[in-house]
Amino acid sequence: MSNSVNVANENGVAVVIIDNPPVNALSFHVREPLHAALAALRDDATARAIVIVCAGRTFVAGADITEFGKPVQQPELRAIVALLETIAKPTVAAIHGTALGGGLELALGCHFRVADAGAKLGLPEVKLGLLPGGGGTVRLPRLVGAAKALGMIVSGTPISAGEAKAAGLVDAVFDGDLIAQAVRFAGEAAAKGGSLAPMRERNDRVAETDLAAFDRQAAELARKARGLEAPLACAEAVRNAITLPFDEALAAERALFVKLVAGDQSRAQRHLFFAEREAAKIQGKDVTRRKIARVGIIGAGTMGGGIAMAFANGGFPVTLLETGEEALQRGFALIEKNYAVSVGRGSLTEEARQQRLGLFKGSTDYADLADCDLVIEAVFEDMAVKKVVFGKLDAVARPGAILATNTSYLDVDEIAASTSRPQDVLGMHFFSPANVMKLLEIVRADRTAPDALATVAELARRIGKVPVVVGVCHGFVGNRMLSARGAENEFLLLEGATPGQVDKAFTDFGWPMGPFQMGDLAGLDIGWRNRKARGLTAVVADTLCEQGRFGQKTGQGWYRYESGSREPIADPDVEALIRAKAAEFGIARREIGADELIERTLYPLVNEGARILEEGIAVRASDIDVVWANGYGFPIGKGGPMFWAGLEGAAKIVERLEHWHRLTGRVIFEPAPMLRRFAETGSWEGAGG
Ligand code: 3H9
Repeated sequence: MSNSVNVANENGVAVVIIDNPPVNALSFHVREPLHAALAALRDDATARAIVIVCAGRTFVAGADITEFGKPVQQPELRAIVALLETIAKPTVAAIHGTALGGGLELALGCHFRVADAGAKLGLPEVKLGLLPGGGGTVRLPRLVGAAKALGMIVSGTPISAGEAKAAGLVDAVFDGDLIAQAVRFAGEAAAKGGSLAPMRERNDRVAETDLAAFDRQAAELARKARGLEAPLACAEAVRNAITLPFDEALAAERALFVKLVAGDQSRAQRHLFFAEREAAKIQGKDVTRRKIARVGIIGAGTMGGGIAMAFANGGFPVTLLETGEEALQRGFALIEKNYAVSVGRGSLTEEARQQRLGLFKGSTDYADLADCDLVIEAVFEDMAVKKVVFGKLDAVARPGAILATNTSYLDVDEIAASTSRPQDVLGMHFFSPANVMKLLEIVRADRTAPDALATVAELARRIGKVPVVVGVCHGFVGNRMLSARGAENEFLLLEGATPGQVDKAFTDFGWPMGPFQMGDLAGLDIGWRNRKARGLTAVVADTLCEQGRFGQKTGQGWYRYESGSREPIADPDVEALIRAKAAEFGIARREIGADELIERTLYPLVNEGARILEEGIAVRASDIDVVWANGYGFPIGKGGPMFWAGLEGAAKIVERLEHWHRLTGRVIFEPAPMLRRFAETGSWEGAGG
């Protein structure tokens, strides 16, 4: 047949094998021979049933995302599924690995689906700013019911084979030789005979939908969509599947897909999909990775405990080190509490909890780190303290062990230089809570060995993190840009804005929360301590801290909080303080519009990103986007700050930065040469070191 699609005959059952590494995406060169093979088999009397399987590590993981935005080449997936539905003999999709997006839609065109016990099935298109465009929104509800389908399609989260069986999505789950069992299953179905109803005739599940309950569920999901179009389109399409005739619902799904795929949000989310994978690729692909079997964590505070959990969740044995028994027990108590919450919530089984807790070993003796292959220091953010820790570590760690610091700001070169083995030292900057947040900034110090870097990047993906390699500078990529984003905050308040207005401009933009809400959540004392250490001041924020207003944890910060609530309430005392400070400095307050709020916060964010690129602290503009989308809540529908700069118009950004620079003289507004170049060429290419 072709390299991508082959057909074998097993005892009168045709086995169609899709072979398109790495993930069997439905590229044009698969669709064409697949359509031809199915058309031939439909009329082939020697085949009494058809099984569709995939070679390699997974069933079809979806449409080929690289083809989006290009002219569509026929046959489309929809045509293949439509063809499948005209076949009168049993058709069976045999699923291993993942059946995702177009892959699951292909399977939905079959009469039956059987799955390997370890398989996962889902429609993750929403994560690419899309909805399933191959009939998934219309066919899935017919198998699993509208409520379940809506949940799966709007979340994009795949379900296990077991859950799929319980929901009616798959007909059988097999252990062992999937193809042999699928062939037997198909043969038996053929032997049974009788008519096989295609999905378009299976209306029972949708007919029983409680439409009012469905609409309530959809409204709740829409509330959480935060400006993203795709989740709303997904809900609309599933509703169509219930309320419209089959073909009309399919046509409506198609129209929604065509609109989304051409839109900026999907472009942005597809950019992030590839950017994340690109960021994980680091130079020195060919270097041999070091073996990491046991991980040591120094410091069992919130950060150290979270990092330890991240590794235990990934199946790694962890040695947790503290200065004393009491601190160690406190650390373990926190870890146990976190796991108990997960069990209570139903996101972790009791068995998995036991298993993970069994991976921990506690110690107060550095000598116990001698068998660790990677040790991560997560102690107090102070250079002198870190150097003492690395000195002790250097004395006990085995040769070749990777020694990492979780510092958020400090100079990793200086830390590395305090050891006898700087080639083994790097930064692993986790984000809090470290067991939840996906981003990991891997800090490459001057003398970090390429194999140490490559090992950690690969390891990061194994524990479900999104790694980005960054260079050494104060705050690395994320926190350095965060400082630039917040540099105008106090000025904006003094000149006339309120914390609520600034935060609203941010949430309207699509951020989960604004900078003042975020400050209250993180604790205002952290920034205060940092400022004091660096001899800096912030007139309003410092005064709040002097008043003991540290944010949510003290019930007061930029906002007030009712006891036990996280809902920010505007506080007249804070507004009075701002007015008083403005008067003290002789600043006349005025109305500040949302546009200005964005210009003075997000344009400097982009500008600092350009400088970071220029200095080679980040290697690619898209790495910066990955940092901001995964670590700081930059709206994914805008693709990260550097992608958004293109959407917003770099020339406009430069022009407005110049304006603010002229007016204030402040350096954060001085357009970076790299940004000017981007404005001229439309490309960030040629950046970095
Ligand atoms: C869709 O189906 C739309 C339809 O409803 C309608 C159509 C009309 N296309 O992630 P990995 C590449 S939308 C092209 O590192 P893993 C990926 O870039 C699609 N390329 O592996 C990488 O390339 P490289 C719905 C793809 O084992 C390589 O494969 N489906 C695609 O960690 C390995 O990927 C999805 O959204 C693709 N669809 O994870 C699923 N998928 O090596 C998207 C992957 O050059 N895919 N690549 O960097 C995934 O979630 C993961 O790749 C998967 C494997 C879980 C499958």
